[in-house]
Amino acid sequence: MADYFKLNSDYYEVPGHFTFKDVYLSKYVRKDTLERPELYQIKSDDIFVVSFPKSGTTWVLELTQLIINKGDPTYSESVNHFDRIPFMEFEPENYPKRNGLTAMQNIESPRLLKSHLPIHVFPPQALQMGCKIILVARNPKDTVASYYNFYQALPPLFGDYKGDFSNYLKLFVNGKVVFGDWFDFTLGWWKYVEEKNALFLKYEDMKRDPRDATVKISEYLNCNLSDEVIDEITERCSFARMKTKFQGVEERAFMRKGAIGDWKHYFTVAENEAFDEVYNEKMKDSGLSFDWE
Ligand code: PPS
Repeated sequence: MADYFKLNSDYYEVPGHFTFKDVYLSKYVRKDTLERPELYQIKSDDIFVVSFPKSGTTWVLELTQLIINKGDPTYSESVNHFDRIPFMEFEPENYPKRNGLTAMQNIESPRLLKSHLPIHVFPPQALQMGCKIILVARNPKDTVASYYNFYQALPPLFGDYKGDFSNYLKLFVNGKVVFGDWFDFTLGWWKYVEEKNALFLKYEDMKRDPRDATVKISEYLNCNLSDEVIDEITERCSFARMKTKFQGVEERAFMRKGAIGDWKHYFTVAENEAFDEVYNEKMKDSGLSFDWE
């Protein structure tokens, strides 16, 4: 069944994209920075939200920022999300304002940082220093459906992808989407989470009980907040509220549907069966499971 997702010779590769230590990356990530992780100048009180793209990162970042600020929304409401939360490895040449490496040197500690790097290319000193790491994961079927829409919402980032979903699913299963293989990413970080003091959040759990996610993040960061503040933060980060905040291009790219099970509108029955087979094989010894609807 693995053959089901075999890439044809005409598979889509974006000019400038490259593979670094088995991770397929976009030209907006710089190999020379990844090779010299000391450049990130990590501090021990840095807080990372780490995820495979389209897993609920933005949601968790917004919750975390409000939690760090004890529920005070002034900063979150007055500064654009992308200007206040550096995306560490994102270094677009044509958009210096959003250069993560520079931006992270210009914000106050404790710094809240976003990363999509798999663990084996993540700056090792952050792990050694015991930085707080919040992992966000989402079932891969919804992740790929969301990522497919993201490729279309931001064509310049992805070389104007014009393929259909079936082709995109093949790229995803073969680790040829930006940030590489979902299975490697998830299993790599999951092993770390099991052994170390990191927080692991699942998108589907957050959807079912968003308040519980706020509580878990606050506890993990040792922020003692009243029930009232917890409620307020949770509400401020509801999908409806965040969608309004991200109006425009960013809304389509980052706040699309916000649902569990949207993958059913994209996968054919055959694709679903083949994907399940790949999934069951790769995840079988992990002890990790996801909800699909
Ligand atoms: S990115 O580009 O990797 O940072 O994207 P990311 O933020 O990880 O994922 C985007 C998806 O998360 C959904 N989302 C939410 N769902 C529920 N509640 C809230 N508050 C919320 N905020 C973002 C967003 O809609 C994307 O999923 P899809 O399925 O595309 O709607």
